[in-house]
Amino acid sequence: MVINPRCISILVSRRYTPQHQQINTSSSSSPSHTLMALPNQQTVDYPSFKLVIVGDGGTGKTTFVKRHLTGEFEKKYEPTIGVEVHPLDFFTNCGKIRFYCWDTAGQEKFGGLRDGYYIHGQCAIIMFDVTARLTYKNVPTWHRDLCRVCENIPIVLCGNKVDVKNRQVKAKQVTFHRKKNLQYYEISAKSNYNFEKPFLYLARKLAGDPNLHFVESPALAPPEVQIDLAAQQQHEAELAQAANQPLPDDDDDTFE
Ligand SMILES: Nc1nc2c(ncn2[C@@H]2O[C@H](COP(=O)(O)OP(=O)(O)O)[C@@H](O)[C@H]2O)c(=O)[nH]1
Ligand SMILES: [Mg+2]
Repeated sequence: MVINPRCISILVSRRYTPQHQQINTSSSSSPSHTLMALPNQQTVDYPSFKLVIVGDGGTGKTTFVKRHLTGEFEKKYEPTIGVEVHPLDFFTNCGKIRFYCWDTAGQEKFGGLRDGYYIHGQCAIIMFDVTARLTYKNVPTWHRDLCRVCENIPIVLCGNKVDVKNRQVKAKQVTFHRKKNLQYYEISAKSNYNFEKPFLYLARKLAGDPNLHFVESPALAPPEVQIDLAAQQQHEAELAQAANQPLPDDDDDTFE
């Protein structure tokens, strides 16, 4: 395997001081919710990043993050913030990378999330459910809330549940990412379809290396449903085709 020395240096230079140490030295009054990893979470000597996952309740955020088995095994619940933090490790040609994936305990069902959820977020996933229109309609609100606290972080928009035949949001109707310069992936948490794509995109952005790649697959929970690959390839083709079309001429982010 050829290792690109540049990308190693990027990942190493972005290595983060364990957050509990940073808190101790910078401000002892910092509330614990500003920690990237929770106080009771093991920190590691390879690059790690706080990843916030947002989107309406029921879109599959928790299902998605639990597919990664070691992350699920090592997750930590923090009752004062009401989050579960899953440490998800991936193996790249530049070494290991860890995403501390923050997942709510369901607070999003009652409105927006507190700033403490977003603070120190270094990358994000916004999820909607392709079988529920309203969840796509609400994407701009999640994006706005996120960007208010986390300026200029890499963000992936994920349309989940593409295994469901009768989807309500068609691939070509998804245009929000183009307006805001986000990456979009169609995923199916239950079938593991495209599970690694969002993480690979974020890892490349965080390392500043578009050629970074995964050299090993993480252990995932076995698929619970099968996806119709031929139908999905058709959806992906429509998505690619839609990317060449002009954006719909609406001046807001509504979706009918
Ligand atoms: N068909 C299908 N159902 C899913 C998928 N992902 C999640 N679900 C279901 O959607 C519901 C909500 O999932 P959950 O992970 O709790 O959503 P959250 O509220 O965003 O964390 C559950 O019944 C899941 O089984 C998927 O990829 N396909
Ligand atoms: Mg959840």
